[in-house]
Amino acid sequence: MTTPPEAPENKDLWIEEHHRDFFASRFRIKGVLFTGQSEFQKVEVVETVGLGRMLLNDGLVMLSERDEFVYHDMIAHVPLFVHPNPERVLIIGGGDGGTAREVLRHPGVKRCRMVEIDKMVVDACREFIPLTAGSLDNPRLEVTIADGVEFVAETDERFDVVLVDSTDPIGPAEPLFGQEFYKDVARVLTDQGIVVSQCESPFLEIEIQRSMLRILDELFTHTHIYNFANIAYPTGLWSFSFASMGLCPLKNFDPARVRQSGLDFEYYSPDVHRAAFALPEFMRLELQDFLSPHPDPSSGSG
Ligand code: AG3
Repeated sequence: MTTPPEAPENKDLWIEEHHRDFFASRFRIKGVLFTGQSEFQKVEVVETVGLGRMLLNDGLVMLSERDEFVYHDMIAHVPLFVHPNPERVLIIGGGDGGTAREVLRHPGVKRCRMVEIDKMVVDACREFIPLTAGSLDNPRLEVTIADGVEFVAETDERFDVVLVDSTDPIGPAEPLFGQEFYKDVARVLTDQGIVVSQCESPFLEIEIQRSMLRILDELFTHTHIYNFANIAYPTGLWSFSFASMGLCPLKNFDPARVRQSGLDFEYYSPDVHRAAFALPEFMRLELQDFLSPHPDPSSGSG
């Protein structure tokens, strides 16, 4: 269904994302550009009043054009500037193309594979959100429409960095928060490989964060969580988990590499990189059983 964004009957139209039974975010919209029901979820693109176009899966905000740079900077550049030589990157999910766009800005990345379960997300973003989907035709990117869980269970390929760009752990994304999936991710990673995953809001879902870090801590030597602030996701404070066999996101981070890359960013910077790992006390206390210690700042290289 397509509704003209400026239709007069839409003058006071709002959409709401509900979280559990006590919290909602509300966005004023001009109209609906796309709505479809795929095999997996309801996919919608709306034109908002203040945040540009917005993608929603099953009523959950996946991105807005106004602030997608935050999430996509932080999922991609944090691990790509920790790994010494990331050449092969795997994105699980990420059908809007924003994560691939940022990964492919690193000239050292020779090949990026994206495995997205829902073709409707890719097609809707290609048509309505070129800001992120523009990356999908990059010759260094291979897009596969398939179940990411099955892909990592079956592939013989190996990756330096795996990015799990998923929705919340309900419906098709639920296994992406489970132990079986991360056993396979550990198997497909190269020796110093890093996996970064969308890890929910500490204010609303600290239990999911705990469960995720417990799983990662059993499989990896380095387990961390880092935060960013955005507009579009419930509460605005959101996290990524970081796990690796051998690489510490602070000790193995050299800010000079960011400067030498010549890349510029709207959110990410060496200071933001380091600060993102500083956890509010409630997170540290709740999650500390499964977190690796940070290096002593006085002895670190960064
Ligand atoms: N992935 C979705 C992050 C989780 C949002 N959750 C929510 N709104 N309840 C982002 C996709 C961007 N590539």
